[in-house]
Amino acid sequence: MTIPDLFAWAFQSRRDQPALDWDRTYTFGEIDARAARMAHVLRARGLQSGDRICIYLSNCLEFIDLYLASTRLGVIFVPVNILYRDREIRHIIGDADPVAVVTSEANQAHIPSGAALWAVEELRREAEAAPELRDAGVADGDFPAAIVYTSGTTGVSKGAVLSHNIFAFNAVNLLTCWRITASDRLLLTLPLFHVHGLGNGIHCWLASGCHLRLTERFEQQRAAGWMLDYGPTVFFGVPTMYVRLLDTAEQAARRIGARMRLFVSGSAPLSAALLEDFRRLFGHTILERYGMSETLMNISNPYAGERRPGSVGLPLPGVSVRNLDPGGNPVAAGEPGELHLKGPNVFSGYWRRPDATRAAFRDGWFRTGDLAVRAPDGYYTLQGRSSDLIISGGFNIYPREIEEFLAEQPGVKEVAVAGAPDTARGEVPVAYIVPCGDVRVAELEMACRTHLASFKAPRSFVLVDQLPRNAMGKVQKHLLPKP
Ligand code: MCA
Repeated sequence: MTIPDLFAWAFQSRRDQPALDWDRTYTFGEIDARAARMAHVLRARGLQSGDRICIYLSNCLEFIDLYLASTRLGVIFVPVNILYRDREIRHIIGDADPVAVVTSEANQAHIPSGAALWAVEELRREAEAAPELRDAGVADGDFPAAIVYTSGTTGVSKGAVLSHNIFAFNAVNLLTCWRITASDRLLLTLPLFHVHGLGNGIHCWLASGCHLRLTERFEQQRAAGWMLDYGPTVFFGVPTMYVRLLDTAEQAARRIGARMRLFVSGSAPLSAALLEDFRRLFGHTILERYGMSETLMNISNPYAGERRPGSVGLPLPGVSVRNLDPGGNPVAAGEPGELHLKGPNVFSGYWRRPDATRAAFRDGWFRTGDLAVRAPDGYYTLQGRSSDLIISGGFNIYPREIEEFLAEQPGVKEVAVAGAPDTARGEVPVAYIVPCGDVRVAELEMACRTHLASFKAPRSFVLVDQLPRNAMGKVQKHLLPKP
């Protein structure tokens, strides 16, 4: 099924119903018409089915217009994290080879020269005056809808190619398993450039025909106020957001909890302590689930039944899960193994990277790189990762990328980056530097903040005489001193 077909019900039978609160309330009919006019603009600017378009925007109405228009035209949507800076953006543009990069005038300076830039303000003006394009029609559900870049273990990110079917399957699964219907009210503060906000948020909204309130981003000072004012029944968040919400006054938390039906958490591990603190304050047990950009949602605690602290729950319908030891043999219940996944939710591969794609699969199963234990009753608990990925505030960070960047800086002889625990963000990156000559930490920090996404900038820099290495020369990160 294509994404436009999945959304057709909401756009056809709920035309006059309120759909979205942004600067004002928009009906489904208005959202549909905006998308049709944006589709005309993109077509008039020459975009064809199979072309890529990069979107470097924070959450806004045009983000939605562009996504819907692209999926209707068969244009492949490539969202770029708005916190990315020159290196990260240059890599994605070079790899995805888009016809254009859409950004706001305020953010144009971050786009490396040479890329074709389309200002979102101009697209908005053109779309206001454009006729509606209605006969676009994308080929079929196997066609790519989006390429989502995931931080790569090789130091550069790879584009996971996600088809229309994958998004549709994921949305249908979540609607059923989490009981999302047209009478829900969804508060979405997650960024739309990741699959959590886009694949779960936008798709559950338009597949169910429920009501959405979208904000530009999550803001700790305002989040509880939004909830009190809007009265959401569903909230999707990362653990950092739930940590921030613990500051809510007791009475307000109770009022929010009374109207809420479901809090979902994902993108990073939710601790049992946070689950319990949140339950005490809001009167809700957060539903934790597990997903990846390459697969969307895989495993989820049940809507009814036990939401087990520390566990991500049971495989979603259609998703096959196996747990293997390093030799490729299935492990017994209670034993840790690497999670492998198969199902209609699994991507076909990385954009133009046959080698990386081959390495990501084993006998047709996707290797997640995550270690897990399966309880005798089928609940999965994630144990850690076989790679040294750091997750900070729900954003993935591969230390190798920061290490490569820092190694290029003057005064740095050797460098290792590791995650340090952080109460609010889960983990934060810390850099260990073996200096040569005169190294200035303030300058290193400034270089990271200028050229990398803010969440990748190490929170501290530790100068060391040498890095602990094993006989093979590999850095033993667990032996690094605590920052
Ligand atoms: C964070 N920052 C942002 C944003 N988010 N800036 C602009 N727009 C944003 N959306 C920057 C800030 O500039 C700041 O940088 C730093 O991040 C922390 O911001 P702060 O205000 O202190 O926020 P916080 O209270 O720490 O909360 C951060 C956050 C953010 C709002 C929870 O981390 C976030 O939105 N996380 C969601 C990530 C996500 O959607 N992941 C899904 C990946 P500075 O330090 O310079 O001040 S998809 C996925 O993982 C899979 C598939 C899955 O299963 O879902």
